[in-house]
Amino acid sequence: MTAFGFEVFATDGAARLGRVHTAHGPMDTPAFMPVGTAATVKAMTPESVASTGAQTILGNTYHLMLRPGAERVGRLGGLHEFMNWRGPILTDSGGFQVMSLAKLRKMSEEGVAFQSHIDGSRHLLTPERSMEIQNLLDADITMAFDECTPFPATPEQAAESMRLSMRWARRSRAAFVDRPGYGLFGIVQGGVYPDLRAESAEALCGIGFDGYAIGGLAVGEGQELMFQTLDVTTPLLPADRPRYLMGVGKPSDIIGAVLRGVDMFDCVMPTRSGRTAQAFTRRGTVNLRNARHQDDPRPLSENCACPACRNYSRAYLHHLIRSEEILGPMLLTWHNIQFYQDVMRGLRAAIAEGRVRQFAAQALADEALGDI
Ligand code: PRF
Ligand code: ZN
Repeated sequence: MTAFGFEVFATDGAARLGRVHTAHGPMDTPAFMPVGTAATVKAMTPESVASTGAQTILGNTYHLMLRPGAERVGRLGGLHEFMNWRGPILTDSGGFQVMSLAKLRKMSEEGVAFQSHIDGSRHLLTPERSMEIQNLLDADITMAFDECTPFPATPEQAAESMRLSMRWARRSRAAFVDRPGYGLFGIVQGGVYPDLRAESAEALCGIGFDGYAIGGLAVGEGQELMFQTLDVTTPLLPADRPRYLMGVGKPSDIIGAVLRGVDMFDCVMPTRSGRTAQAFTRRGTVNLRNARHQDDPRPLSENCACPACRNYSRAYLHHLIRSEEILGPMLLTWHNIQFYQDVMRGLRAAIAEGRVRQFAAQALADEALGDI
């Protein structure tokens, strides 16, 4: 059994080329992890997700504890077996989803009491229960239980929220069952306040985690403040552990964060956009619902290896979307995940060759041209 670990092969400025080792195999970094909230990357089979080069997917404690239930997934052999995903799985710890989805939430030192958005049933999520659920799911990477501080927050609110997350991080570490190949990540909070981010990073490093996530960003602060916050946070995290920016983002967010030393990302953007006819390309986003595509025999993207681009025209994709055919969201999701994986592959190659800043500048220039 391989031990959980992280290797750095090359650096280019603050950007790192590396590999995370887990019980279910490796993840090359910088990595983008498609979101598989409810034990499925929506509109994709696991085989098609893997074919894009994605190595790790994300699952959600909140959704899976409510349906089908963590104990049931555990009895059925864990999430890998249940959904037939053979690579690594990272699970989010639940607090963030409780705050955005559940009804009648009540936060306390103990945890969060809430009612299910599905059937109104009552639940309590604590750091200890979150660790137990993620263990039942058999997550290769477990996330500490935290509170995502809303934006905007006063320094006092952000400090109080961050310190609660740090107490929960300590309880998460104590409750996590260490197994070879399995890792626990702490989550830095502190809003957009550099001194609070520093206090949070120091607290987490003192506890000791297998990786460090940066939470509480991409919550409305905007790209510039997010980058400023990364600039003061990533240098405080151990160089020999992976860094994960939670819930980010647009391709330009990811590229900017990689330049600032982030290794891992997840976001619903490629999958959710795919279901609403938005496709990502090097020339920015394209809405396939738009009538300008109805007679266009060209592929969505000339240099994409996905089936949507290899086998079909923009006119056909447009037709599927307008007809509300289920194949439309399937093909666009596939393309978007392929696009994100191609960006990550491009970043890894650029870091290896010491040209990541040129890669970033070119990506921004291409995007500014727009679709033609
Ligand atoms: N905490 C957790 N999950 C998250 C976030 C966070 O702060 C975010 C913030 N962008 C996304 N997902 N646990
Ligand atoms: Zn494609």
